[in-house]
Amino acid sequence: MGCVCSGTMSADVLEKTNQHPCYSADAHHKYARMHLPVAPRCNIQCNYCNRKFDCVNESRPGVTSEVLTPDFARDKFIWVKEEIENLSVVGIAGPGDALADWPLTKKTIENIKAVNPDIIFCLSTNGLLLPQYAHEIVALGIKHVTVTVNTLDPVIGAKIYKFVTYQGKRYEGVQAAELLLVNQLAGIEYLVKHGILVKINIVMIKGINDSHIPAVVKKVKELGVFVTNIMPLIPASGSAFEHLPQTSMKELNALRDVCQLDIQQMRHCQQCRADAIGLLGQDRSQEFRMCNRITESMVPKTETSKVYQIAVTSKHGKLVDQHFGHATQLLIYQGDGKEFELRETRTVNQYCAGMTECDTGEDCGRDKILEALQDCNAVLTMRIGYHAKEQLGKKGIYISEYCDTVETGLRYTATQIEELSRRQAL
Ligand code: CLF
Ligand code: SF4
Repeated sequence: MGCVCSGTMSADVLEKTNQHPCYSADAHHKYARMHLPVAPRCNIQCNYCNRKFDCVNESRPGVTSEVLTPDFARDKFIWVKEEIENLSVVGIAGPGDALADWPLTKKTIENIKAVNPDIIFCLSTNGLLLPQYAHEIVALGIKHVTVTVNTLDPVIGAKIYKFVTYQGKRYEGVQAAELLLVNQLAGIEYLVKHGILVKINIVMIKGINDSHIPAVVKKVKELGVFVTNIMPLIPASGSAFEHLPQTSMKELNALRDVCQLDIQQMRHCQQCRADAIGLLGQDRSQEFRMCNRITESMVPKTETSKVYQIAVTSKHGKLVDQHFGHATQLLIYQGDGKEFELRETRTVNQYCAGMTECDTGEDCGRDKILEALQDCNAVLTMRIGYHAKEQLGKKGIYISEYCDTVETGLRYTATQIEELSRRQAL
């Protein structure tokens, strides 16, 4: 896939596409993209996905070192744009699904458009909510959307998706896969008809969907998609597919060659993190974590005599490196926003039964840990499940998901609380 030919594309979309490092192979050495991790939730569970691991050295979809509010996302964009001149694309690729948290995704795009109307926006989604939000995507002026479509066969889909949650109801098996597929196809058709360049990502899972992928490619070609991107399965630790074999590049390229006869193939995908920044393949996300961006004006003012009491989950007390559900103790820090002191260690029962069971909303004993947090303003943790987050939110406890030292994490959390209070007061 070289420089993109015009076809029926408008001059504006053609220009944008030629500067999009994923849509144009020629652009990927010249232009950088940044992902803003503002959408933590997901409405389906793919058996290859595990968003509960977070490591600065791990690079794959679903991994991020921080989850940002739309306002922090704008601040981060301004910072990165100052430093990376050839930044052409802002993408929202989770760490969950961009549409499962649509109000956050939309607000982020609006915030950035207000400071830079020319940047190219890009979304990545499983497609479940496309029928609901495709018209808003079009209205926002987004021209590049990626939908992951792994199969057209609900029987195969039942092996790939553990469940789908839609309009408050949970579906499993063939019914779940069928519902997802119907919404994906309807959404793709709508987007294409409205001038959006749709890219289809397909995860090649040996023995599950590999022989069926050419049929998927033919179908999406019929719908008018722009390019397909067949990606190898990454058997993520803690996912249901962790023991499946890794697809080799030889097998992957052979399949791409077959599919190339139907539609152009993306061959330079890097299976990026949800907070990736920079040229594809040269990730600079660790340089641009918002915790490194605390400026004097952002540091809480001590004259307010505000005292922050923050519970931290940490394996050895130095790094924020533990999932909330895995903690057996909480480190309780107190401080004024600049300096913090460890006041207490509270023992709690670990409630998380397993890596794929955290987001279920079922009663799994987390109530006890929530009780231990009654007197805290915030929790500073590497990652936390959606339902625990929701319960803490109801108690007015702020959640800071973060991956670095406890010291910088505490200051970062105080800054975020301060910023939140400031905005709420407006
Ligand atoms: Fe991001 Fe995806 Fe947009 Fe690119 S990534 S939302 S289309 S700006 Fe690109 Fe990364 Fe591959 Fe995605 S290399 S994982 S295809
Ligand atoms: Fe993970 Fe994305 Fe699948 Fe959601 S759609 S479970 S975030 S891979």
